[in-house]
Amino acid sequence: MVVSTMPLTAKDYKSEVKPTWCPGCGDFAVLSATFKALADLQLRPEQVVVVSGIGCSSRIPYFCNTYGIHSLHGRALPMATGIKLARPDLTVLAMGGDGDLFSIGAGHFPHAARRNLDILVVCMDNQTYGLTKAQYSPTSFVGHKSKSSPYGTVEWPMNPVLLALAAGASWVARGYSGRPKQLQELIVEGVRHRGFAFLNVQSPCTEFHNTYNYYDARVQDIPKDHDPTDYLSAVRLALPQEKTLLGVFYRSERPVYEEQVRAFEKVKVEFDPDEFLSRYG
Ligand SMILES: Cc1ncc(C[n+]2csc(CCOP(=O)(O)OP(=O)(O)O)c2C)c(N)n1
Ligand code: SF4
Repeated sequence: MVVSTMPLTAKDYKSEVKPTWCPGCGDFAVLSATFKALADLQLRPEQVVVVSGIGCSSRIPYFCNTYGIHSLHGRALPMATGIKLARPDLTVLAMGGDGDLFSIGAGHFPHAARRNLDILVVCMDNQTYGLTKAQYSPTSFVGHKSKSSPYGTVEWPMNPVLLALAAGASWVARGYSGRPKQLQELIVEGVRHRGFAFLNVQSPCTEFHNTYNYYDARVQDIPKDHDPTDYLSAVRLALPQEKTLLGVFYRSERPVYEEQVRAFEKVKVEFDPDEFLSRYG
């Protein structure tokens, strides 16, 4: 990794690997917004780790001039947990698709959220499995026709924003690849948030499930009078709506996991068995 000089610009986070995504894939907007957000934050590339599982979207670490791990399918969050516990000083971005985070990786998501690990999780939600050529995913809408649901899926879709709120994420937002500036601002805010930040990005798959027209006609900012510290109001806004609401649903403060775990370590280090025995033995 080339260590850059300050001030950093978006291109300092760009690796030499050219993205392998299809033309127009929504993930390009997420990548570019991530570079710009990191530049806004002036984080040095060597302070950042991008962790992913498997999928088209999960190829993102290759394209970033940061540290990165392209791990196992569904295992971005256990990896991110280990990294953050070992190196709490690093900024950890766990990034991947709706299949990776909410099918095979679904068991890890609520636990990372409730622990309030200080990481940002970005889901590039294209409502399909792009890499394996378009099977339906946990966020596909009812009736979605695909190779694995030729008559249309009958399964009720998962709502990642609502799930994150229920699981205890302390910052929850939704963005859209068609709104790159807002995406950049949301990534900045998500990284700055101290605790488990979750950003669901509607990121169309132009090859198999092109939803740009659908979302262009449907996205709308969260009403300005919404108070993101009001949990019940956040939950109400996260329920299925006629519009797809964009922005920050929820923000709260509580102790982060890695600090609490380190506090136990301190207790252990300070524990003197001889003193203990002389007192209570
Ligand atoms: C253990 C395991 N099971 C299944 C697969 C096949 N597989 C690879 S990627 C993927 C789903 C990817 O979907 P998503 O996370 O939504 O990413 P996208 O490609 O849409 O960006 C699956 C099922 C695998 N690689 N490993
Ligand atoms: S298949 Fe879909 S998700 Fe994968 S790179 Fe192509 S457009 Fe993007």
